[in-house]
Amino acid sequence: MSQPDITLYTAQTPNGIKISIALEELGLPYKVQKIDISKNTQKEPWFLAINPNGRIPALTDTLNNQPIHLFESGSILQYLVEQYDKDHKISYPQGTPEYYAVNNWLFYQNAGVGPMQGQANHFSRYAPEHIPYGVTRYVNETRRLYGVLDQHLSTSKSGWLVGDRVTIADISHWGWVAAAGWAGVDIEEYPHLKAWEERMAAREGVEKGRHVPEKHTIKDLLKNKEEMEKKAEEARAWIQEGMKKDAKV
Ligand SMILES: N[C@@H](CCC(=O)N[C@@H](CS)C(=O)NCC(=O)O)C(=O)O
Repeated sequence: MSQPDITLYTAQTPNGIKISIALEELGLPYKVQKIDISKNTQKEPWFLAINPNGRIPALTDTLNNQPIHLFESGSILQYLVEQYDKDHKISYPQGTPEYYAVNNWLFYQNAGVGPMQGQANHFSRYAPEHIPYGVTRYVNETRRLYGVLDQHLSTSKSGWLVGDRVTIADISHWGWVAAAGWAGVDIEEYPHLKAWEERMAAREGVEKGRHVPEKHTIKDLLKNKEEMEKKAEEARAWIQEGMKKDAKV
């Protein structure tokens, strides 16, 4: 196992905290570089050299004496466990049924929950006009995906998504489920998922990792309607600005 030389480029978002939570669960040393996505730092040339997609999270490391650049949270999580989780604290050995089951749920989050809930957030909070079809489509699709998770967790003996331990599949979902209310999804509809979210939140690694690069405030924010409106308005302004820039490319 090579010595970690990890820098995490991140912001306080559900995708960003996946990586800091995994790093904390693994007990790995890492440097943090905060990326101010409201200022479009993620679109600057130096950052695009690390992640051509111009989004956080990204991670750099030294692998076999060569610099390596990782982007896409799922790819970063797989890299971390393959390189540094030799004891399988948050993963399973390659080739086992559990290894493939983790992949199932990891891809489910990255291709399903993340994108759908992201669009639910967009249409519910950031769109310049209220488009009922967009809101309904993405909120309901997120609710459907939450229902699948809830049903699956109802059959889990350990309370985790795969086997007897917390894995990168759980870690990948947590920040999104903790922020369900921001997308207009009521977690109370999903008792098994709600209990899982609380079980995750009680872990030391989750508690440490969620406050990177700054305090994780979404759970408090969701209790304050006025603050939520204020936050949404601020975000709406820079998101719309960023979209205008992207459309010109
Ligand atoms: N599929 C990507 C999604 C990354 C993503 O959407 N990141 C957001 C923050 S959660 C971002 O960087 N947004 C800034 C932008 O779109 O310019 C992943 O899982 O890493």
